[in-house]
Amino acid sequence: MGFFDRLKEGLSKTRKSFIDKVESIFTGRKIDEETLEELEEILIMSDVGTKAASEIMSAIREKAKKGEVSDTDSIKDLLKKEMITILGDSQPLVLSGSKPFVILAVGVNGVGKTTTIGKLASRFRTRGLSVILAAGDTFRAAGIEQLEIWAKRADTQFVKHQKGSDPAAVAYDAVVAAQSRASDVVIVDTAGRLHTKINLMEELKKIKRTIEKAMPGAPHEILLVLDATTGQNALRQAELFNETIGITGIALTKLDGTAKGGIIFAIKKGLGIPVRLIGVGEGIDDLRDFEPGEFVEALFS
Ligand SMILES: Nc1nc2c(ncn2[C@@H]2O[C@H](COP(=O)(O)OP(=O)(O)O)[C@@H](O)[C@H]2O)c(=O)[nH]1
Ligand SMILES: [Mg+2]
Repeated sequence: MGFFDRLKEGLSKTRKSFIDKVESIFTGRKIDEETLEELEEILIMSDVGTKAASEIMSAIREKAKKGEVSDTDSIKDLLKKEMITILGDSQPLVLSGSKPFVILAVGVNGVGKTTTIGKLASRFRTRGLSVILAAGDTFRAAGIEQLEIWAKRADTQFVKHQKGSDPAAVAYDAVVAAQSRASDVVIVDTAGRLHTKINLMEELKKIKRTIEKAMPGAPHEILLVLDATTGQNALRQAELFNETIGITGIALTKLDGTAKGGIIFAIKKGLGIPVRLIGVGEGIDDLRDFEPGEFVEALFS
């Protein structure tokens, strides 16, 4: 299967619930205030969020008034265009010259941090870059082991301490090791247990400070991993993490597992933090740069 087809398949739940419904609204019916209101409801049901939905709808209403949308196809074309406009330009993760380029991955438990790190590391390795993964989820032995399995799978180097040790020290060692080995990339995994929210945020701040001590200017990317299936909760998590440690990019995972892929529009409208990567499956190749045009195209085709 090609890249585009895999993306399409990954977005099939959202496509089914969203596009199929859009089509059914207008089948055999006029484009009028009643059908347009139903369309707006579908947007909101898909977690697009009220801001993005009303922006899309006002553009469609305006064209409808002028008689420029006459059938389902023209509505779909217009939707597509407005959705691409809202998502803006792609802002992929770019390794900006720094060597090593240090990525700190954060997010609550279960969102897909470790998996995303593994997939990302594999991409870097495919490009011939040398990578060190740092096992900063020291809270559970399984957290360390899971990253080690990914390190083997992606063929990267791996830095770990014992279970229960200070994650900041692991991050520090990984950055120092990368400097002395002239590695290209360091990715630091972290724990995400939210029942001790204050402790978690303090721990993340300390990890960030310690990385900065090992290498001024680092971490170069603080990547927040969000689970698309959690809907509006993901937005609240983003606000919380952004307030405390400052997020520079988002990886949105599990888009394949939800009919509410519209959350990506709410993130764009509500947060002003670029979505850099999307996860559309559990496999090593199921992580992609987020390209708005391609994303919307896959949703509609
Ligand atoms: N379907 C699907 N599952 C994913 C994706 N990303 C991660 N997962 C799964 O989500 C679960 C939790 O992932 P993990 O990386 O351990 O989360 P962490 O606690 O944030 O480190 C695992 O079963 C992963 O395989 C994705 O894009 N799609
Ligand atoms: Mg993990």
